Amino acid sequence: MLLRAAFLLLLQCLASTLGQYNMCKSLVSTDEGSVWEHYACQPSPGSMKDYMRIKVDPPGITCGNPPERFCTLENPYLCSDECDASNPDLAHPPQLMQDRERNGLITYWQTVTWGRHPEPLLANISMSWNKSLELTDDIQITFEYGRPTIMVLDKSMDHGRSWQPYQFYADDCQDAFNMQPKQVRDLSPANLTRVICTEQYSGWVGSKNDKNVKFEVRERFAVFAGPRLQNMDSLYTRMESMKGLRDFFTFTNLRLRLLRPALGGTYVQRDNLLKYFYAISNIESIFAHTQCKCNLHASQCLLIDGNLQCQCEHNTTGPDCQRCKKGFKAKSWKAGSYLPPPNGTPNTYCECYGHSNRCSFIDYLNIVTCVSCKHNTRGQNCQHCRLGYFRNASAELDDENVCVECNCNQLGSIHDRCNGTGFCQCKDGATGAKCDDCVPGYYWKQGCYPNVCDEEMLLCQNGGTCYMNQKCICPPEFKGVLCQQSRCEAGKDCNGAPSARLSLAALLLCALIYLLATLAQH
Ligand SMILES: *[C@@H]1O[C@H](CO)[C@@H](O)[C@H](O)[C@H]1NC(C)=O
Ligand SMILES: *[C@@H]1O[C@H](CO)[C@@H](O)[C@H](O)[C@H]1NC(C)=O
Ligand SMILES: *[C@@H]1O[C@H](CO)[C@@H](O)[C@H](O)[C@H]1NC(C)=O
Ligand SMILES: *[C@@H]1O[C@H](CO)[C@@H](O)[C@H](O)[C@H]1NC(C)=O
Ligand SMILES: *[C@@H]1O[C@H](CO)[C@@H](O)[C@H](O)[C@H]1NC(C)=O
Ligand SMILES: *[C@@H]1O[C@H](CO)[C@@H](O)[C@H](O)[C@H]1NC(C)=O
Ligand SMILES: [Ca+2]
Repeated sequence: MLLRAAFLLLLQCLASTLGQYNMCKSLVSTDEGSVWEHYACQPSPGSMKDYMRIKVDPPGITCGNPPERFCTLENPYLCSDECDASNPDLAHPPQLMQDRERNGLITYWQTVTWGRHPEPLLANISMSWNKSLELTDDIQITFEYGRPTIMVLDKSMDHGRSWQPYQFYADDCQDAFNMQPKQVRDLSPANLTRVICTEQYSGWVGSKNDKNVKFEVRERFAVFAGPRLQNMDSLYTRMESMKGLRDFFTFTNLRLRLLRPALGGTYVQRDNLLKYFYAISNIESIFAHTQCKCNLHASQCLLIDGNLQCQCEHNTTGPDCQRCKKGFKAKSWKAGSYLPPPNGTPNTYCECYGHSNRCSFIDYLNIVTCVSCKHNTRGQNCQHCRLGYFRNASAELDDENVCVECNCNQLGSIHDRCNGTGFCQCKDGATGAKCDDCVPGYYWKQGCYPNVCDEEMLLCQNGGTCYMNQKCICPPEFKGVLCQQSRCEAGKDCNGAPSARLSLAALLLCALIYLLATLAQH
């Protein structure tokens, strides 16, 4: 009794932790009146077997047509049990795998016995929901009269078009699948989504308590959330950032491939094949926890015309809320996010504005950040432009061309960065948005330099002409920066080199003229 109460408490507690995201919005009052604040939302988990469509292959595998006797591994010589499809009390049809048992009466689907040994006794059980679902708890399959010694659980994410193994089960993994036996507790955060072969659920123990085969979801969650799943935020954060993690728990179909029944020993007893068969009484997630995949955009998932459908919010639509509603396509569609806790956001918290499709969780900063921002963007959300680029203010942040190259003139600018409107920082004398022009009084020659001569203050003298503000072209008998100096000054040899003294005087004169000119200009 106490155990049952504790069990129910655990169930409730679990429901509240796992069903944390079941609100889509709340009315909050602000200065501008009441507004809706939107959150991530998720329908409450439900029973996975209620809407399951089940199909068994091959068609004749269910026992009772024609009626057949069988015995059990516990009572191998008391073969008085009967399976008869035409008698409701003795029939074992597939729907008994998903019924609600009452009054402690166990009901089960059962196959024909292994009369055709050594041909293998094979059966497939396909389960479909016509809806993407997410596991939030262990799948448990209950076998009566012993668990299979070889079995595979497969899943499909595309309504049965393609399949992949989910977990292998065997009493000898090496022998059956050529795989090393593993347990979920051997998995680390890095290889949590590895498909393993386990020997945990295939042995014959002969005890009634070992009827169950599990696909362990809680134990996988625990790798991130801690042993009692107390740290769900950590798990949710990983769900956002770790590639393939959410997909691992997502499916539209499941399939059990039963490859060899319980043997009750090492060998098949060929003289008593009536004790070998499969019998399944229940397929369920342990605490009835499976949820519709609605991409965190719905708080309800309802059965409509026989199909589960998310009741999409946040202006999304589609069976899994995987599209924007007509007329709401201005922003690209995104799944809702578990982050930030406790309510999440209707769209991805780590918005990368379409410049990256990968986020990563940085443990020591406790943040999620975009990885490898493209289109010359950078920042936690790819919301900034890389150095050397500036934000085009008239483009949306998710525009591929939102960051425009600064294009600063290398010779005219101090560095290749620019301000928010694309203006570069110019060296002395340079100007223009890209620093590819000179201010008045400067000329361009691989950068800006002060004019040597011009038509106003720095006139070339003695008939000299100013060449592109760079130098005076002097008549033969004159020299100097402004042609101010006669080559025949001071009675010296006009054709020879000027004396050092005179040369110095000329230089001083030039400097003086230049100084005066510069002063006059300012
Ligand atoms: C079970 O499904 C697998 C995969 O589609 C198929 O190869 C196999 O033949 C099926 N087995 C039976 C008994 O239908
Ligand atoms: C599956 O569900 C969709 C709606 O979500 C419906 O249109 C379709 O007919 C369903 N398919 C089957 C086989 O029920
Ligand atoms: C997962 O990784 C752990 C540690 O890195 C390793 O010990 C373990 O064998 C791996 N499991 C599988 C199934 O590869
Ligand atoms: C959905 O659209 C309506 C109408 O434009 C708007 O008021 C509301 O905020 C939108 N919801 C979200 C979550 O964007
Ligand atoms: C800025 O974006 C607008 C709108 O996309 C575009 O028309 C314009 O050409 C862009 N400007 C630059 C400098 O790229
Ligand atoms: C960039 O620099 C130019 C020129 O100095 C200035 O006019 C403009 O306002 C600046 N823009 C920003 C965003 O700082
Ligand atoms: Ca049952």
